[in-house]
Amino acid sequence: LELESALQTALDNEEFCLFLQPKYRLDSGDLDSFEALVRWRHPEKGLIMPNHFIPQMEQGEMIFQLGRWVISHGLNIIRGLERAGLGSYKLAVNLSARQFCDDKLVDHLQACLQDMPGDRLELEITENVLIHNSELAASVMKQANNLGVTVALDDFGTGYSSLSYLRQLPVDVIKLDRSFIAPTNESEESRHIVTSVIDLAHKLNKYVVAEGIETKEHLLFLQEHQCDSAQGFLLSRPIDEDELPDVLAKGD
Ligand code: G
Ligand code: G
Ligand code: MN
Ligand code: NA
Repeated sequence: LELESALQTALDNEEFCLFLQPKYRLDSGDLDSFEALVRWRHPEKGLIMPNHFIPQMEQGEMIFQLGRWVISHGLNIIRGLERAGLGSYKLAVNLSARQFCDDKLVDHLQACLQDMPGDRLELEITENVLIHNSELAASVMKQANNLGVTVALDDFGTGYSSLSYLRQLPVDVIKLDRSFIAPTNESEESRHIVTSVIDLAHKLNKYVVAEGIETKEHLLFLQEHQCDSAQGFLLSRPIDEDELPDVLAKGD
């Protein structure tokens, strides 16, 4: 209960902030997109990670308010970078199954994207979004698509029914879970899974992002197998929004 009221205060006082993790295109090497990762900048305790407050917020209504804040604040950051001449980037936002069914979500997307092309925003959802309420989820996805907003299946391969979702839903991007990337050096099985998913995704006209790139070997392997984009600690850690302009100004 104490945490709950502290979290409501945090929302009202805008104590949340975003860390942005770059995604790089593997053909050109360009940074073209950032994933927004929320943190709570607690006035006394410092930076608190999402696994310490998202589950609590998921119990009630606060998670909806947080989700809408991440979208509007994240897009404001993207606008700020563009105005400062630091580049035009896409923003990817994580939405839980419940957040994706927020009945104010689509109106909020539309409002936030008044002065920006819809395809500057991507929604990262996990496979369990569809277990929750698959008809509603499919309808939200279509409405998002109509605004130009793209949808990525996060942690791809770790849930169940992944393949039927690919067939049924207007998903644009597959994010290959890092548990498949990590063992590619040692395990031929993992290499087969990764290359087959890339191949399948491309045959279905989908874009593939690999997450959890931690070694040069991972990067080379994915480049060699035509993965579209990559993200991971080797390339960049998530960057504090306050430090982002400086990091970009200094260049790669
Ligand atoms: O860096 P990291 O510890 O941020 O993230 C841990 C987990 O929290 C990841 O699974 C990530 O998807 C999730 N997460 C980070 N930011 C958000 C957010 O804004 N909304 C939701 N629903 N999950 C988030
Ligand atoms: O569930 P989701 O894929 O949204 O998770 C994002 C989480 O992954 C964040 O906690 C982020 O800090 C973490 N992350 C990003 N890159 C790497 C990486 O290369 N290795 C590991 N272990 N975690 C990563
Ligand atoms: Mn994600
Ligand atoms: Na993921």
